[in-house]
Amino acid sequence: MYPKSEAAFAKASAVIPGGVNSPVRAFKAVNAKPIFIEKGEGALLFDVDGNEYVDYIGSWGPHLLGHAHPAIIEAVVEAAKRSTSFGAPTIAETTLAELLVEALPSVDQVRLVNSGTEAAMSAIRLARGFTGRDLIIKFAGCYHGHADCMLIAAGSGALTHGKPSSAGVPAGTVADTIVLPYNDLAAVEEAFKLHGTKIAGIILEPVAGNMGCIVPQRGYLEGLRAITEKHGSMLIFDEVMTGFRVAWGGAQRVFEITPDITVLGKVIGGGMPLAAFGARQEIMDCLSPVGSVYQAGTLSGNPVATAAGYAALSTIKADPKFYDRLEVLGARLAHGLEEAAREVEIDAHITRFGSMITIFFRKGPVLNVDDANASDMDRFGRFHAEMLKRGVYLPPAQYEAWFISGAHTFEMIDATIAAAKDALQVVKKN
Ligand code: KE4
Repeated sequence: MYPKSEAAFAKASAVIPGGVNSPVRAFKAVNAKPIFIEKGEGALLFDVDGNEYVDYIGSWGPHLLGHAHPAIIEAVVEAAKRSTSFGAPTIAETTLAELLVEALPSVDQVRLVNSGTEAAMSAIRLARGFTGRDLIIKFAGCYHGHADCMLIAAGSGALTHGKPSSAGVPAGTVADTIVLPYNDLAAVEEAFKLHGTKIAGIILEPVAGNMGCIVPQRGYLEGLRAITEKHGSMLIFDEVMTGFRVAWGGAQRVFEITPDITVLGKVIGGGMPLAAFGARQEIMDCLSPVGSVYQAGTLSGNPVATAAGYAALSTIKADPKFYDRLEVLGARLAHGLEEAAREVEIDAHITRFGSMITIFFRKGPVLNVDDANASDMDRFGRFHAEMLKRGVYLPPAQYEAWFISGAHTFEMIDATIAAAKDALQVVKKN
């Protein structure tokens, strides 16, 4: 099935650790070898062995319009012809910033950077600089990139300081990060009772997508907003995944919550390295060169990436039915998967928020990372392999969300459901 991918993987592994430039791509979580991709077109991927797949990764979220969208490609080519970088301000950066500010009522200004990691890391420094406090609360199962202070495993007790989740991260670097369970307001209240005056902020995915798709329980986000307001702490919405995917204006518009700082990425770069963070004026005034919180980047606001992002967002904005279509496709797929699991009589729980979907091989509900951990990972790995054989390219890890794009069609969704029913029959047996 994949001889050229296997050869490519062996070659890559000689010069790149694990043969990949980001660990999750290695397919280790599904006990397989990665597929090497030749090209993408709309919702389709083609691997180096000529196999065709319906793509539910979309480059881990950026391709909300699908691969190689003409508007994005044209914008990238035209920008690149004028040079790929200047290290100087361009009008295109202002135009993109204006679009982001217009879409996000909680944001007066944005700073463009190169990755979600950089945006989240900078947002945390900004929260600490604005409040003059050190402690940051994050939630087990939420991922905010690989900055040292975010690479922390949940502490044994809800309030004990966690330990680094990666080698190379000194304990001191995570000493000011508290890890709490997602969807548990009581744990947050307890943390503020103990540390309230020292907490710079809470950072979270308003809809989680890195422990599989997990939706905030009713009142959870409102509770976080109230408690941070009461204690003068920042509420930081990491909308790298949800921003412009779940709605124009992100989860903060859907839930009508106003965070203090917003982190963006993926969709806003149209598949190029571009992310951002933003906040109201008084907070952004703390950022260098205006204020004393330092943050910088050689390729920040890169003209090619900026052109791609602006092309993507303006294409989405120009289609008033775009998100309605995503919602219909997402509901159709989730319902079809639930039906298939019921007919096959296999324990599976489907979670969905808009075009973000996850199948957990366990009974529901799945409300936090412990619930996700209790699902049958081995069965997920076998399901992934069976779907790949049937031309469906799913994220190679239980903790990832499937992404539907505007390029997916009803026929592709229905073919995916049919493939899933066959694959569930197979994985049920062994
Ligand atoms: P990047 O540094 O990978 O651009 O963004 C980090 C990040 C921050 N916040 C959220 C909510 C994110 O989902 C991410 C990155 N997401 C993963 C996939 N779940 C990226 C895939 C990878 O690591 O290769």
